[in-house]
Amino acid sequence: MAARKTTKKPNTSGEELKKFYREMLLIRRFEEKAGQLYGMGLIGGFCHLYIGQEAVVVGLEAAAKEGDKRITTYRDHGHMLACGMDPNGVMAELTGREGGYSKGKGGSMHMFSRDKDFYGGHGIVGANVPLGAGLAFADKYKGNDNVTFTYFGDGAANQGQVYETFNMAALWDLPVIFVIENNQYAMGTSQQRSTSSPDIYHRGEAFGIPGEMVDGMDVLAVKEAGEKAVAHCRAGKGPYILEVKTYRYRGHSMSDPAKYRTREEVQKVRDEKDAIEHVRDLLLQGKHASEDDLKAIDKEIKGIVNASAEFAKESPEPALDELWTDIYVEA
Ligand SMILES: Cc1ncc(C[n+]2csc(CCOP(=O)(O)OP(=O)(O)O)c2C)c(N)n1
Ligand SMILES: [Mg+2]
Repeated sequence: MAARKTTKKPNTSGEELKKFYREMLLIRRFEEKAGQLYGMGLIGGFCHLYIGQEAVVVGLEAAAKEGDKRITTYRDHGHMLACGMDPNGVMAELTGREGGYSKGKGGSMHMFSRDKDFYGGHGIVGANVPLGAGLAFADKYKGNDNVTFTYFGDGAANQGQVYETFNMAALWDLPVIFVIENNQYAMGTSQQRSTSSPDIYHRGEAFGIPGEMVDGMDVLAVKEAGEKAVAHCRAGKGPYILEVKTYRYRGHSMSDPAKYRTREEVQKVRDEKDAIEHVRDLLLQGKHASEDDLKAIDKEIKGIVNASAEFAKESPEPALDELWTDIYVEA
């Protein structure tokens, strides 16, 4: 099957739009709060915010079912919240506290939830891609119809191990969706400076893997493309590539000098393409919600995020004894 671009808008309902609005707003407000806590010195180490990219995970989670798996990079807080992990546990992990998902010992890039089938959180660029194929292999071996969403960036898409993985995933018809979150930058390097061809979605053609490009600032388009990819994988037809065009508003990490692009470039995307504003407009224009309804949702989300920050500040630091736990599997 040849790679192609998607432009068509899918159908939706007021309820679904409100759900998307709520879920994307939760990620944005959570990340803004994480940025503040970092500035206050309450979060240490690396911290990569997802602000601007919210529609990618929210749209794809809408196409997932119980049992499906997800694995991603270090820019992972949005993925955790979108699959239903508890904001308190995520924020407390960011502040290195006992109440965090890794008991305060993992931090931003190393959280996992077997309960929600979230398999990290990986700091080495490209390294989560073969792991994602491995998760899909396990499901195929067990004979169920689960799929694995394997997320990585435009920069990671230039890594050799991605193509070794494409080969094996295609050879064994693994139910894996390779989601390339193309936010147009890899640290301070723009895609134009690093990548020979601007379109990444057709890079699976040599392996017979179909690919599609999606507008990642349009949550409805992402969901529709996700449903198609999921149907392909569940039907046993093997892997699928989705290149989701998106944009990060903040720096690569909290320590980014931001010299590689102009403020105007960022502002233009915020003004013209913002995914949350888009859904807000659809809700208001379609009379699915009033300004007051949206204010109530904003307030509810602010409450959840503030509560997570309080929890993260109040939860104690891990005890010294914890240095010796979770090193080997305790049978
Ligand atoms: C193997 C490896 N090389 C380099 C790095 C340093 N590094 C961290 S993130 C990054 C850029 C990745 O960009 P992209 O894949 O586009 O993801 P994004 O950060 O845009 O989400 C680099 C080079 C790393 N973590 N691992
Ligand atoms: Mg990138």
